[in-house]
Amino acid sequence: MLYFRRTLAITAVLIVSIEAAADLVYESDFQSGVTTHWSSSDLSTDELGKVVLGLFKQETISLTLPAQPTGEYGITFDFFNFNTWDGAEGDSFEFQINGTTSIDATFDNLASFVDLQTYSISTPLGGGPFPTGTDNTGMDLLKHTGADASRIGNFRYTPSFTFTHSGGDMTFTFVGKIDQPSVSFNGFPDEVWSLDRVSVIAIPEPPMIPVLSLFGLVGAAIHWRKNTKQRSLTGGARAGQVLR
Ligand SMILES: [Ca+2]
Ligand SMILES: [Ca+2]
Repeated sequence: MLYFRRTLAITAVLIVSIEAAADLVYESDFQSGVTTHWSSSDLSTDELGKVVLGLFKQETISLTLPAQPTGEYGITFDFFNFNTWDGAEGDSFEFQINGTTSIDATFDNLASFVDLQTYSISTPLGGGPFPTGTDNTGMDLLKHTGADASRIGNFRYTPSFTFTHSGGDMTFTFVGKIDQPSVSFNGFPDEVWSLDRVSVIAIPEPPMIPVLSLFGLVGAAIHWRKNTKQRSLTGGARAGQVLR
């Protein structure tokens, strides 16, 4: 049993070590004002000093990370939409990884108009329809006010994906597809969006060590069961007695 516990402990340490070894490839919260690798340098600052990339309307922007090696990667980011996105009108956001679409769904901000959205965490390519703001990770976190001094509502979403990269430049594309780009509401652009906290990591190779450890665990279990059985067969143990 001691051998089994030790193997479990070693396996836990190895798995934690491997997770900790995931390489950070790119990270930015734009607070420093740096927009290297982005196709746009448009930044905005809210009333509390929070800096985000955007605000964008009907625009396509991209992040290109040059010469990335072949392997498994992960990306997560914050997507904010503001004011009056209308899911029923088809106001949508698209996200591509190396040209492959990972998100393409409608989003909605105004529950009062009963406009439903097709985005949810489990249906990034559209499903539902779902209630306004489904699977958002924060409401009105960015503080903007319109020209008429009213507070501009916004939702934050924080999608994340893993993907295989075949080597070379790695490109992420973000597309706002709204139908009222020239409209104002509350003295603020009616349907705009922004990005924040973008993070790309390289995931270590499918690890041999945990696989080997798994074999080790199985071996440990067999070893423990054998020992237990042997001790039982030799009459060393009685009901209620703890084998050590
Ligand atoms: Ca609208
Ligand atoms: Ca609209």
